[in-house]
Amino acid sequence: MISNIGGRAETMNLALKVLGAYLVFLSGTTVLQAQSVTVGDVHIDHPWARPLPAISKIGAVYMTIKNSGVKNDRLVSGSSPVSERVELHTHIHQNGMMMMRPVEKIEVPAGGEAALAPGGAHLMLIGLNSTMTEGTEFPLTLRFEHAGEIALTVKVGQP
Ligand SMILES: [Cu+2]
Repeated sequence: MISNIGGRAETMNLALKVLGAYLVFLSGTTVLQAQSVTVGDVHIDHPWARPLPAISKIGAVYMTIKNSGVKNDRLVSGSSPVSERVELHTHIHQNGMMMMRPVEKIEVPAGGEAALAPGGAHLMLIGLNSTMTEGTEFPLTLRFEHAGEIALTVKVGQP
């Protein structure tokens, strides 16, 4: 009985150690890496947002997402403290007009990349509660199907 409890305590201890290492890993990758972030096979270059006047309630974020792995990955969601929610958008041409449309995921092919750029796929900040002032930065967390969560710092200003 006693050895049983000891074994369980040891398991707990190991679990805490793993959690600790994970947190150190997380903080190491999230702290103000404004220009690029790599987590596993996914590498994110140059996340930036368009500067906007204070009255704007929506904003757009762009970046290049590279996948050096052998498995296709998908960006499935995002969140940021600067907006109520983050949507994944694409641009489509309809009746001669450019329109934005929410999508459920953005493909990041194995050995390839997804370019989130003006006129194409982008992240939409809906319900902005912060002004997109040129030169400032804000945090954004992305969630990928395989790479998991990636936290980045987005710079406001043209790339
Ligand atoms: Cu949009």
